[in-house]
Amino acid sequence: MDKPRQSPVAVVMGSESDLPVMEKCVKQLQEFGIDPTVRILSAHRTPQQAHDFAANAASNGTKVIIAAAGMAAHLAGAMAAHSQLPIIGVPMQAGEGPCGLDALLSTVQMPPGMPVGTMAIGKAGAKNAAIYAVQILALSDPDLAAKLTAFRRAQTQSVLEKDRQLHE
Ligand code: RP5
Repeated sequence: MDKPRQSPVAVVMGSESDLPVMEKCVKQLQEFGIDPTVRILSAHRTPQQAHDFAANAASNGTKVIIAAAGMAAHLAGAMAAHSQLPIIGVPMQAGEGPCGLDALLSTVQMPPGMPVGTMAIGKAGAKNAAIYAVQILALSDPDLAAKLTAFRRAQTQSVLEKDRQLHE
């Protein structure tokens, strides 16, 4: 029997403590009709499992990996090291540290040749990671492209409506 294929989008995070923020990402993907594979995997605490996940992701049907971590945030980079799939990094604000700047720099400052597409810190980055993944998939999925167009249109209408209400 064929093994079940994973969702085209995987959302991995370094700790359960990242989940409240990364739920924004999962919810945004679901609004586009994508039910992502969600895993807690750590570059430091579960290095073997993180490696195995990244190394097998493409053959399991994953097309984009979103990786979120805080502090010395090496999860997205570790995914990139073991997979040729596009990796989207989301820096988390964690602990008593410098407001997520530690994770931002750890995620974005990849060496030449090993890119991680890095989003903003926290909830904004979590939401944008989902949209960015959808944009990648929409290149070869006209239905998803149409959903993106509708999403953009609704977003524009929402802002215009708030502007209109200001002047009532
Ligand atoms: C990182 O360390 C995780 O991604 C999390 O953001 C941070 C703190 O983890 P916990 O101590 O809350 O598990 O690896």
